[in-house]
Amino acid sequence: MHKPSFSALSHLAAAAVLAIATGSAWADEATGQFTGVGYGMPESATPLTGNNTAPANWRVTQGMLFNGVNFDGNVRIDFDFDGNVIGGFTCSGTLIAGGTHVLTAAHCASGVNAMEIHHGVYGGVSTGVQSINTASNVFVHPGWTGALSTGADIAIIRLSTPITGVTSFNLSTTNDVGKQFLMMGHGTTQVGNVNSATNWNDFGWAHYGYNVFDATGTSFLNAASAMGLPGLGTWSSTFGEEYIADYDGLSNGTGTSTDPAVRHNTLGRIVGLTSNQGLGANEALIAGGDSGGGDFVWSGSEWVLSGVHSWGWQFCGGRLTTPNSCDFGTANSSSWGDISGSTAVFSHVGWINQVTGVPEPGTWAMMGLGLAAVAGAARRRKA
Ligand SMILES: [Ca+2]
Ligand SMILES: [Ca+2]
Ligand SMILES: [Ca+2]
Repeated sequence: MHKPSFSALSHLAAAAVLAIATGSAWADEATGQFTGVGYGMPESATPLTGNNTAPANWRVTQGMLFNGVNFDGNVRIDFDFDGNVIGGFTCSGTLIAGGTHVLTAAHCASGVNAMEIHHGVYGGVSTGVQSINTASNVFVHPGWTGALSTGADIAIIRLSTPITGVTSFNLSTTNDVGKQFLMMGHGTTQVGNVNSATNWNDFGWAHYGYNVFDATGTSFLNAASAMGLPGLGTWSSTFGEEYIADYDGLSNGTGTSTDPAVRHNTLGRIVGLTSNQGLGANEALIAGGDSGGGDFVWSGSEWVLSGVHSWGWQFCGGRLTTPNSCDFGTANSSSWGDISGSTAVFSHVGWINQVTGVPEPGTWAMMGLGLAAVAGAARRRKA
């Protein structure tokens, strides 16, 4: 079903301050300004996490708990594609249950030959840092070809040393469309109604925010296609689903097409999709450097890892423009009206469990029988 061309979507991996990516240029068609790692736009164009007030208000600070849970397991991934010098690029990732593996995006791990995992990062100080042997401990989804939106933008990193003493996260096994989620990442930042590029001015801190999964990649593309919206590209869900979310604006109470809650409700302006107008001051969108980071859904007793940040898209340009464009500003790739895509974890639970060595339920049952048999044998021997 879906897969916008590379010219439309933008990786959310981000180059750190000094690195310059080279290669064939591509960028968001509306502005030409979103950076894709290794694909050639200057880092000065890199956007960041968009929130509704100053990024400092959205820091994940040391000791901060969300429903009683710490997010030290929201890791920063520093990496590079050439040579062995760390620090050219930054992504995010999540420590998954067991504490021995991190889940991230394929475009944060494929072709990477130098990598460090930082956990518990506060004010630029990491609680723990470890280097990864990328030749043997990086597992990119076998369907990944470099194309965004085939549902394969996901990768697993096996840690050199298990991370203990912090919360690690179970995987969501359900389709979570319609649910509110908590997003985490170490990427760039900006305020959503400021028409300036996201930046690294608050680097050293992770940031958080909230949104709602409005649609799957399939339902989004089907609805946009039915409206005849141009430039949607070719998509495919061959390897799994994605979750799409929009960055809703704060209402000014007028209820008109100039009301941000209406105007920037991008997915609500697509016929057939949810008209959800967002979470008010808590609403946010991912940005460059947040790639690979997690979207978490509260199950009632725990935060489960539901999505892995993949891309951002200034979708409005040339599509939803009447009477007003849904994009607050084209200089800010994480502004009100922009949209994001995350790889849906439920599509990949089997593959993740296979790579990390978590047995399937049937295997558990067999192991249980085996253990019982061994125990029985031991008892007999003893007797
Ligand atoms: Ca939204
Ligand atoms: Ca919306
Ligand atoms: Ca924008």
